[in-house]
Amino acid sequence: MKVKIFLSPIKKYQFLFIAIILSACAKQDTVTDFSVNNNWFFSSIDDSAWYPATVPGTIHTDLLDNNLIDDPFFRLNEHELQWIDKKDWRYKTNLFVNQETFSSQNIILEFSGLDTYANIILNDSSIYNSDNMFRAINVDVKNYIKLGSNKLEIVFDSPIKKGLEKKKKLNYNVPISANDLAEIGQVEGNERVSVFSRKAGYHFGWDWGPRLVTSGIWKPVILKAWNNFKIDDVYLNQEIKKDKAILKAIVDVDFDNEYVSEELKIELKLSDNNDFTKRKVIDIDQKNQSHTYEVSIEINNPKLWWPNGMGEQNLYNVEISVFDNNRIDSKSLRTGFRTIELIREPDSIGTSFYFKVNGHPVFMKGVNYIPQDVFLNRPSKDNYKKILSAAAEANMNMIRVWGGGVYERDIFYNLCDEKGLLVWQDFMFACAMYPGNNSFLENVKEEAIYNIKRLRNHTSLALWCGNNEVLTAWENWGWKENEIKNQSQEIADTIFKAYEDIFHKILPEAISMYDSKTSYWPSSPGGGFGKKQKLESGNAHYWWVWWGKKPFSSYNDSIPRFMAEFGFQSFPEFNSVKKYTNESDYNIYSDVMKSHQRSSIGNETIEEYLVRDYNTPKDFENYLYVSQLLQANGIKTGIEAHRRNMPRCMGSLYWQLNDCWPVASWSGIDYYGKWKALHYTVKKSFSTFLLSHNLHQDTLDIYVISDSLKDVHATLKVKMLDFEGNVLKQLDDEILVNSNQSKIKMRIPVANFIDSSIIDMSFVYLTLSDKNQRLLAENKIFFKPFKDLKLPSNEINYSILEKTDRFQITLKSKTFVKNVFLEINSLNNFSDNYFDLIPNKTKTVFINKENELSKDVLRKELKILTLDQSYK
Ligand code: BMA
Repeated sequence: MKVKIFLSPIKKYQFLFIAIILSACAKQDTVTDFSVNNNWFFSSIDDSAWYPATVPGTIHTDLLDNNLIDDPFFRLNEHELQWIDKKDWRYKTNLFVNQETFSSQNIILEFSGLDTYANIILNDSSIYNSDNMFRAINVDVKNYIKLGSNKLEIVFDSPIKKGLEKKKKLNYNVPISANDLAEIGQVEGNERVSVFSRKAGYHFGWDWGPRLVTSGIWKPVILKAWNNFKIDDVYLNQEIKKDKAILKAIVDVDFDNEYVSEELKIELKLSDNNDFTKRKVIDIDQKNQSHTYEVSIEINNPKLWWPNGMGEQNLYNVEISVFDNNRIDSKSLRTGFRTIELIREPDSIGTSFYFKVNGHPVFMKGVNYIPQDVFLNRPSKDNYKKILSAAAEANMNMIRVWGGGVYERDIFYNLCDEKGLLVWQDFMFACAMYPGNNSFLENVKEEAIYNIKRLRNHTSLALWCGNNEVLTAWENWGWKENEIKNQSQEIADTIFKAYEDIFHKILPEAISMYDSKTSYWPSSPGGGFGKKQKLESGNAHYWWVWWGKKPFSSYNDSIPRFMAEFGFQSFPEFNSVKKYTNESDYNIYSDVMKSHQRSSIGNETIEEYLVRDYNTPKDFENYLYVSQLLQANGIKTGIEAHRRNMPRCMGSLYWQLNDCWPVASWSGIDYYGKWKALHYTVKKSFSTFLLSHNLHQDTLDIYVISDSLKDVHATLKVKMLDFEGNVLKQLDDEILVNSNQSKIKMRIPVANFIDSSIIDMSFVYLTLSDKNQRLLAENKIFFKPFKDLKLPSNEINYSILEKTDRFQITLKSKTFVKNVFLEINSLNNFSDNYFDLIPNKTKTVFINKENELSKDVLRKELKILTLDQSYK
């Protein structure tokens, strides 16, 4: 019989590679992996027609690829597609198994991610029922698999039907926030059912997301055949003492029942990309019941790993091999030597909340991250690279993986390791209470253990956080009182007991068991275990700006110990809006624009804040543009307030980095990857050195803030300029910028310095330069709202220069120009944008030559918007 094996092209290549290695070292691999991602078909359970499917994928993207539905993101299409999540779907493929694989001692099917209620059927036998999209499933199929062709089928039950069933079974109500858009979902009785399934919360809708509840095989499927032994898991543990580091690998090994060997060994190899290599080999004693073995290596003067902006992200290669005379199994990892501690110590204010990295307190500059698409299979490696490079380029050193999305793919954390972005990792719970029955809790426990083990070796992992806004919803949003009133005290106690079981027992116990070196924080925001947020201890989410309509200046008065969320919305730029609308929709209150605005108070709130600071824009395109300036200025105010107030406050993570579909939202980068004004602004506000100010009645305090670990000698210049470029006043000072500090470096009496008769035509221009005249920081102070500035009509001259690896646009104006927006449809970002032009000072902007952009196209597409031209 001719036996076919199901091999992806990569596997064939790997086989060849393995063959070459084998002939060289004559050791045979004990484990062989085969991709099972090809030749899948899908069908509705009540239909006989089968269509080609993509794995990994989702039902929505498969329907779209087969032209069975229209683009869910275009105009109002989302609303027409709500039938999809009410149906059961099935996927099938044929799995060919050759003689060698078939006769392996162990055969396993590994499903890395099934979304969500999946009955796995192999050759007509149901072999597993899975109900958690956040866990991988390994099914032993030795007794089910056949030589040759095998029928593999997965039936996905509707998550809505399942949710409704579970909700009915529970004899009390669980509060769930309005982010679950059951109404748009056209669910029977508008019931919110998201919390009953261990599935990404944002699939059910959010105040920046569509309601598209997916099903499908969202991560790869692998057939694993192994003989004799295999590495099950490796846990890397490190200890750093002064100029030494010890790397300990704790290795779990699986043995086949038949296999016994005296020759079995483990090798740990540590190397860098230069010429450093160190090895350690130990014998394996198979009698050790736990089958867990420890190997360690000590190295002198390790090159430490640093967060972005503080030094290099040195990563070492780690290779672990288990082998006997003839066979081998290996795993490759990377690790960086560093210490990360969350410091919570009583102090004169309350209790601190800051991170120490390699012994230094570090101000965390960063952002909240949501999944990059509602369809999780869509983001490519390149998308991951782009979004995390954008975070690093904006001088961030921390990224919070928010609890209403997913535990991200491995590539996300690998890139964070490489780019020095510390990861604040939420467990996937957000803005809702959860059921507390045993099967739910058991499922949560397995999910936690799986993800802790998967992520714990990442150098960038800084914190495990139990949930997003669950405690605050219960304590501060009136949920507890509602449940006592509408149900009973007893039911309220039951609901809160589930909270305590999950966030005060199951999760911290799993962490202390599997990753005791990483800190755990039960809820964001929070004051500690079960304690509400306070400005004096713990961490905060500040939403009085936006939800509370307080002015941006209120950021200055509400300084927490660590800000984990604050934000303000804007619209995507016109080029992006054009992609999901028709011309008839070009009005923020059109049905289509309103449907791509999910905050209950969205457009009205943008409008209310906009008229506080800006004149009404003259048209739709300018409205979108000014909304971005508004957002950027708001968040700038917040970040500066937090950084000025270090060390009281030691972190500023704004809401939110990115979008998962085209929408008006709090993001700084839109769905199509276009940087909004916010992202460019944040890049400046998060730079190592920052100039900021505080205006009191009669004094103007100039702050110099440094995140550098070194003191720096610098020149601080404070100039009062009018819009024609005349210097009205100037103060210069040679200063010492102290390391890792925020300090007032100049106190200027307002009466002497500022001429109040012309404050609508002038501004203060701050610069900080080092000894070599290199600009370290700059900022501007205006003394009137932007709408009251008498901005001259602009006279911008510009030229475009082509260099080998980039284009340069150089701009200049005789008069002051506010917020120059260079708009090029085919380009996502520039080195800077939405900037002001200082009179007679050239500004050069760089464009990387990544895409096929020619100078001609650039010249043709380039459009310039400025604030003075945006008004009616
Ligand atoms: C925060 C987040 C999200 C929400 C955002 C804007 O609190 O945790 O729940 O999208 O506010 O409302």
